[in-house]
Amino acid sequence: MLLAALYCLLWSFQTSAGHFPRACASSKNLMEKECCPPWEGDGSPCGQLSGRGSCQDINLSKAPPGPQFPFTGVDDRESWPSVFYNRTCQCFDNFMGFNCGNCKFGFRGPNCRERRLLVRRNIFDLSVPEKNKFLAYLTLAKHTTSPDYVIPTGTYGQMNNGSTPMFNDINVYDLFVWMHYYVSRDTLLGGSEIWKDIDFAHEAPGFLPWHRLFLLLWEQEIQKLTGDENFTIPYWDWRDADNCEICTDEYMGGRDPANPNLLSPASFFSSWQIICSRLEEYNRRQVLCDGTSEGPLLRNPGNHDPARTPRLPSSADVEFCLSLTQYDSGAMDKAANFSFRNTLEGFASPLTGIADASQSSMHNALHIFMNGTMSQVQGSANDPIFLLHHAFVDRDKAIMKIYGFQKPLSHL
Ligand SMILES: *[C@@H]1O[C@H](CO)[C@@H](O)[C@H](O)[C@H]1NC(C)=O
Ligand SMILES: *[C@@H]1O[C@H](CO)[C@@H](O)[C@H](O)[C@H]1NC(C)=O
Ligand SMILES: *[C@@H]1O[C@H](CO)[C@@H](O)[C@H](O)[C@H]1NC(C)=O
Ligand SMILES: *[C@@H]1O[C@H](CO)[C@@H](O)[C@H](O)[C@H]1NC(C)=O
Ligand SMILES: *[C@@H]1O[C@H](CO)[C@@H](O)[C@H](O)[C@H]1NC(C)=O
Ligand SMILES: *[C@@H]1O[C@H](CO)[C@@H](O)[C@H](O)[C@H]1NC(C)=O
Ligand SMILES: [Cu+2]
Repeated sequence: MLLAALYCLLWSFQTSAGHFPRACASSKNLMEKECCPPWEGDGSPCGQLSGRGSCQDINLSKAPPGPQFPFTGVDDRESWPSVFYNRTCQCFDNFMGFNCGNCKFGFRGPNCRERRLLVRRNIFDLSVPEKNKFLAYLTLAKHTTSPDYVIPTGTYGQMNNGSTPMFNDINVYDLFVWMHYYVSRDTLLGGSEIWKDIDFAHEAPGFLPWHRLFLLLWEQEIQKLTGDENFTIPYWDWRDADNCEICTDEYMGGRDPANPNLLSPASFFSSWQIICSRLEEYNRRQVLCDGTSEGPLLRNPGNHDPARTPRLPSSADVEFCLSLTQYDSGAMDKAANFSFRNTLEGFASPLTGIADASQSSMHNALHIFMNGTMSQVQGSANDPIFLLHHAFVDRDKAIMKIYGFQKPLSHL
């Protein structure tokens, strides 16, 4: 039905929120605000000698401040990434990445000229060896330190404006957990002050493009880690489900018979440790999540508040979302009515399109239903179900049918 084909996504972007290349984490880079590492292929910055790209000033258009964030100059994520870097690699042709070492999504080959079409599949259509390969990739990612990226453990101010860098190693899986935390975390205003009404990836038009880019980058990192250039994230088609069908030990983990909030000891993920789940503690201490282990994955599917989320989304709900012709509307936040984005995200009724703060439907319904790590925005990507869930939210027809997605989302 919904065709999950990943077309060549012809966006151009320097770097995405939350990516800190290891090669740019020195005080020299931070003081000079330059992140133009050499490409291994020829040793020149941005692969310049091979015509892959060049080091250039970032020119940002000044966005007017919205009512949700009545400040300027208090959050490192404003005018991203210019607080940290104002010169980065601008890649030519189909090259991409912090040193122009990758191909844009949808291309391969030494010059990134060959088109390629990768298809995301229903996890229940994978053969047992294919499914086990996916689980093995997750395990490998969780146990392999990212060679290319590090995470900052302090704000730019806490790093004394770059003169004392604070960065930690992180494994490939947790790098993405951290990115999802970082984009949605609160603003530390200094002292004991916190600004909570901020999120760069949810409750606004950026929800779908941000998560699409997240999944594409996740796939790319797994492809590099495993050498499996054809890897794609499988999805869970949760339409009309009445329980968590993937919550079995063969798939994403069954329930621990001794504790309904934990995963069964026989599952692949019961030994996983989560990170970035303690927002209130970070706020109290005015620190960032530094990737320290914070205990096991929590999940108790179906134990949620049924008044908030009476059921998982139905096929009719999905069809209703697809019938909405405005990508976003009005205030373009979680109060938006008749907004495709707000309804799909789950802040508006999938029966009427009217915003309803008392309900969590569609995308949000799955997070609430899992009743654990998945249910708090900042830590939700710790649970690998996050990937299968968002791969389904991202199924192309949902966006392409109406919006002819080739370029438009990059402008949101
Ligand atoms: C980039 O940052 C450096 C270091 O703060 C500064 O000297 C330079 O003027 C900035 N360049 C632009 C284009 O803003
Ligand atoms: C930014 O603007 C300068 C001056 O107009 C230009 O030379 C440079 O190529 C621009 N950089 C990018 C990444 O477009
Ligand atoms: C960092 O830069 C800001 C803005 O330029 C300045 O107000 C502050 O004093 C600087 N902090 C340090 C530790 O250099
Ligand atoms: C990926 O798929 C392409 C096209 O089907 C195939 O030619 C190639 O051998 C595959 N690569 C791997 C590593 O399996
Ligand atoms: C789990 O559901 C209960 C209500 O059944 C709720 O009180 C609790 O906050 C939920 N836990 C999480 C982590 O969402
Ligand atoms: C959405 O519709 C409801 C019900 O008609 C209305 O009360 C609310 O003000 C509308 N929201 C916006 C942002 O227009
Ligand atoms: Cu999210």
